[in-house]
Amino acid sequence: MRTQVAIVGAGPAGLVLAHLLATNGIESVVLESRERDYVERRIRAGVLEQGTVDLLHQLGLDTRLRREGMVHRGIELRFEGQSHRIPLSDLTGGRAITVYGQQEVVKDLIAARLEVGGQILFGAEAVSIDDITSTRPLVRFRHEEQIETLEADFVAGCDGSHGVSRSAIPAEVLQIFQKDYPVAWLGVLAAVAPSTEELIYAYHQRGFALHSMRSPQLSRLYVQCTPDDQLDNWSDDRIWSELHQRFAMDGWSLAEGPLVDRSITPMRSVIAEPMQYGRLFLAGDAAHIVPATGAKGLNLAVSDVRVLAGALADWYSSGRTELLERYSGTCLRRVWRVEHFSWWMTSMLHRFDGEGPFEHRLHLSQLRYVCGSTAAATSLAENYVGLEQV
Ligand code: FAS
Ligand code: PHB
Repeated sequence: MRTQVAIVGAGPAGLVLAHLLATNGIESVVLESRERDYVERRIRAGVLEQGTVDLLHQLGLDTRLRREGMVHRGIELRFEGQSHRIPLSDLTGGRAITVYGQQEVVKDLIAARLEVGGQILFGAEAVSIDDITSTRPLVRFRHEEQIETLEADFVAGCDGSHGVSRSAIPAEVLQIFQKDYPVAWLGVLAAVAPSTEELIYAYHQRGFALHSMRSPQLSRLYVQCTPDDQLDNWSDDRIWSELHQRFAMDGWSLAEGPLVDRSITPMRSVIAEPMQYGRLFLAGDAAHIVPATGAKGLNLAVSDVRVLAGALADWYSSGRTELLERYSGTCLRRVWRVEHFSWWMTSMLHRFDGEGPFEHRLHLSQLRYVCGSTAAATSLAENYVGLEQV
């Protein structure tokens, strides 16, 4: 097989890239190791930044998003039994977030791609990416028990945190920056109407909790646990008990419902520098991981491929290489800004082992300041809805 851009991975990064390239008349083939129904059922992110929503609109891929997505103009920080609203849109000239499950985005992007004859090969696991310093890089992949090859001008490594593309960059070239936070999130989907209009981030001495949602009938809830925690340690009763205690506020109650999905996700920051080598370009989780507290993972993936698509379009239309050469540096400015914001949100809202009364008072002081100062709240708001310029 042969194409102009070989894309490894059909997550948000790979799929948005395929659409962006197509709008520039650039051909691609997406190789996805899993089957279609698996990637379309995988529960992950839930919050789209303004920039992501705007891009999907520009690409004409937002029909269902506009119908089913929930636009939110504020979030709540809850601590000491009180809720404090951060008016995101008031503080950012009208920018907002949209709550719309990542699996819905993936469904929409796959359907739209296939509808126009876009090439997505499911069950095609890339096993190696070779000759990336040549002008004809090669992806070897396993498909229907056969090893096949896909030749291309460029390879986009969009295969997430467990893919093969990052390891195609020589170890002596690659620098990995990693921080493992001593916390994880137990995430559940509950078949019950959300007990809140807007997301609630709760700081509590028992630990962090987050009330999000996926639809008017489906709540998405997270409770801080330990990185080595197991789902078996968490009965439904224990999950609801912890959520009730951590969200407790006079005059407010949390509705319970059947838990239809549950998983534990460790909180960590990982950044690979550079995000490119030869004709291989990394994008999304293949290049960086952020703790989910800032609701950034998916959005950062989209901002990477926006830069990559622009650089590839420039190369194909004019042969100019400058934007391609600057790809990694351009993306890493936003990556580190988002890493810092996600670290800041995680540090402010979680209780860490070994913390005592002193640290508790520091947490409270910071939360009161963020909720009480327009300047501090604006800083949170502009990072949360997504910075236009970094
Ligand atoms: P993805 O991981 O989404 O996509 C990579 C794709 O590549 C996958 O479909 C995979 O099957 C495929 N692939 C892997 N290896 C391959 C190979 N060798 N060959 C071919 N294909 C291969 N972010 C948030 O903002 N909020 C959240 O609440 C949140 N929760 C998360 C929960 C979990 C369990 C995980 C793992 C991540 C979560 N994230 C969350 C982050 C997540 O949303 C990512 O940031 C987002 O999926 C990034 O998109 P991609 O870079 O496209 O990577
Ligand atoms: C989600 O809805 O899954 C979600 C929302 C906000 C976050 C993380 C996850 O910070």
